[in-house]
Amino acid sequence: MSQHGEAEPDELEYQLYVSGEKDEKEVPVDAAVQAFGHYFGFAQEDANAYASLIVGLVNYFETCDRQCAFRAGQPLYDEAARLLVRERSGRLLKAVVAYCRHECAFEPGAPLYDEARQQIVADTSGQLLTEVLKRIAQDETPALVRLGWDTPKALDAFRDLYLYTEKEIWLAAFLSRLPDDPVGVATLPAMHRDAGLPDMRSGALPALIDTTLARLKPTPDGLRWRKVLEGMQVGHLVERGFDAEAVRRYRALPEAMKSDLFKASADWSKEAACRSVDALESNAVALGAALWLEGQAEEARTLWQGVSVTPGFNPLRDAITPEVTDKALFELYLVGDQTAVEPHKDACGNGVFRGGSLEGNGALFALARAAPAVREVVARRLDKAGYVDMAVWLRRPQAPYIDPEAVSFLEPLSDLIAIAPDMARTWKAFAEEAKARDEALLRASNGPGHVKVAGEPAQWAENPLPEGMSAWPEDKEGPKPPRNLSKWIGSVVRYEASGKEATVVYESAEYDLAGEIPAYGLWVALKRDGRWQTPLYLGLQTHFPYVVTPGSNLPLIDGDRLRLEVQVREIDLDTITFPPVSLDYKRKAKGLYLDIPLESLRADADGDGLTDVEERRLGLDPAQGDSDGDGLIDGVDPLPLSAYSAATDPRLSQVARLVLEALAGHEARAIVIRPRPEQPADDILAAIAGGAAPKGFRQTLFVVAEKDIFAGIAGAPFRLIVYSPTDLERLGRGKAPFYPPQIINLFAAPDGSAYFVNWSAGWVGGSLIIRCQKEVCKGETVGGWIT
Ligand SMILES: [Ca+2]
Ligand SMILES: [Ca+2]
Ligand SMILES: [Ca+2]
Repeated sequence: MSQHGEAEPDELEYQLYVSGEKDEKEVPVDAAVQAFGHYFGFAQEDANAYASLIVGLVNYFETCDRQCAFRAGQPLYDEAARLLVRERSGRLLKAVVAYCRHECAFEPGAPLYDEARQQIVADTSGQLLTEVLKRIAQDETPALVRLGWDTPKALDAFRDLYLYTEKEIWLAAFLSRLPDDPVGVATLPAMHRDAGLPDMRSGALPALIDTTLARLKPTPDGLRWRKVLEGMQVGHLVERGFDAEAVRRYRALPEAMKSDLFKASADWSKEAACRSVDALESNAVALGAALWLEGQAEEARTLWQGVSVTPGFNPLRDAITPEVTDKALFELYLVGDQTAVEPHKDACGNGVFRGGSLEGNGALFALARAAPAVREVVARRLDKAGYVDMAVWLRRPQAPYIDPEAVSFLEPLSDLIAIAPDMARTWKAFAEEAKARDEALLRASNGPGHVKVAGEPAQWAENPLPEGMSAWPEDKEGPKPPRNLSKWIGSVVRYEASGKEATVVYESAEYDLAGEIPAYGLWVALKRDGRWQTPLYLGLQTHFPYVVTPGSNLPLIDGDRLRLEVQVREIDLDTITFPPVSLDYKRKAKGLYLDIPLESLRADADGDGLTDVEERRLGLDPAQGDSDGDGLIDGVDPLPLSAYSAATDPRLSQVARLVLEALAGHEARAIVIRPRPEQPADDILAAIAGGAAPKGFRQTLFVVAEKDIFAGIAGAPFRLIVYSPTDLERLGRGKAPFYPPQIINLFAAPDGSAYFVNWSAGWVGGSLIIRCQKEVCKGETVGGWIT
């Protein structure tokens, strides 16, 4: 059977498969091939050749995995090309591409491609092109567009492919053929209706639409097209925040077109109209907001009149003409509209999504997906009422930015873009502007930076084991440590003892919160004269890139040097899929050891009680005793990155404590993985699947927060490191996983009487409302989630 889904009796693969079995018994091969040939009327010789080609393809593509080399010169490929010249019904072609899919080597000049093209051009029904493209459409290969480019039924095939894949390249291919093809004229509104608006992120598709618009003729059909295409462009502009340009284009349209630019065409069925109503109405709402911001209130209202009205609190309506008191906004925006308990249904019977997301049920969170103009109108109302945090949050870009680089995906259409190079340039400039604007806004909202020293992870010499010494075997256990080690010591990965001396290398989450990746920090503890010394941090995380072997032929300690046998097992985070089903290593090697002077681990240049290695990892200043300048040196400062200030609003400090309580209460569950060093290093998928974090004493907590709310906290029974998102970038931890709990949002009421907090710690998170009466604040959990 073909690999792409539905089997059809007319497919070679299907017939071959059913011929091989009769009454649940296997049919002898000769008889099966004969039945197969008979079904299609093939000569015996041809039937044999086609059948063995198909079997060959099945076997080859089942086993070649990532090393397929299906191209001219490879025997199977050459055989396929040879047979295709004999079997020109298109059946064999479909069978071949169903197997080669990503590996068809479909470039002009390649035998398979050239023969496919001939068969496709000869096919008057146009079905063959669609069938072939569907079987290999997944890659958006430019060659595929070229394959259909000047065939008679290209327009139909491109339309079908767009409806089938909803990928913009096929819409672009379709548009590029459209103005020259009268049959296609009736098609775009239906495509628009059935597949909705494409994403248009690259700016290349808008350029193509402009090109198409310029070539449209003022026929009745041409005008229908124009309305749809103009609507797509204006909608796209306003959704991406190019309000002035959207307004300019809209106002330049003929009146007749303006009034129903965002309405379903009259000839659409009710179902089809209902499917599109959301997207069209959100375009109308957004353009109205853009007009309103430009002072065109009248025109804005005209647009809004056509939009369905939902009952209950509507932030945009209230922003235009306030309907509730300023004080009521806190509850409505953050907690939700308690009066609207019944789910609302629109005229189409669709449940109206009233709000909410993981972050909360309030109107604010539902606005995250609104166009920038809508968010701006609402942000102005919030600013005026004193809700500054919420206004800032709303103005932050919520959608991923346009990627100007993605223009290359339209490479096969470059001929067409070349018809209007100015348009292509204009849209690329739009995309670049959007990207720069979004990045600046994101940077601005990432909070102040406290980390001043880029945390280069410590690096030591990586050497091959001495000549003649063999690497520690994969499945061999190492010496077992005694049961009761010091409370400081976490999950032991290597133990070596003689007499009163012992050395243990262990993993700990103290500074390395690795989430579900088994990548905890590596530490070493030494017992000398029967006493454990303070453990030393290596500044390394397991699997980034080293894994410590459980034993070694190389002694662990040589004088004052640590000589740690390791394997390189660097996890490629990009290849991990969750729940963990597979991963790849970036680099693998064994028979290595790290040569680390213990002196370098003990070094404390500024004498503040924290080693240089620790300070670099934490983002503290190894050359300055008091990193945050509040008078307490780093080694004893409970918040070494948050300068203490006695002038802090005491209510804010209570908020900080309540938030920490919520975070710390869940932190144990956030760190869910126990690395299992007793297993072969390769068997880490199982380790990712579950277990507890390494045991051992922990005294450092981390939290990420945009805002400094911890300045009033003078003492804590642990060390608390508060990073802003800006700090996380400065830390330079690279790709090694580090997932501290986060305060995602913190919104304050203008008078400081109430706070709304979203937090997340690994796979759990929640929302908290804190209300203060006079000086006393109390927290209430209003939502939680576990993924
Ligand atoms: Ca220090
Ligand atoms: Ca320091
Ligand atoms: Ca300090």
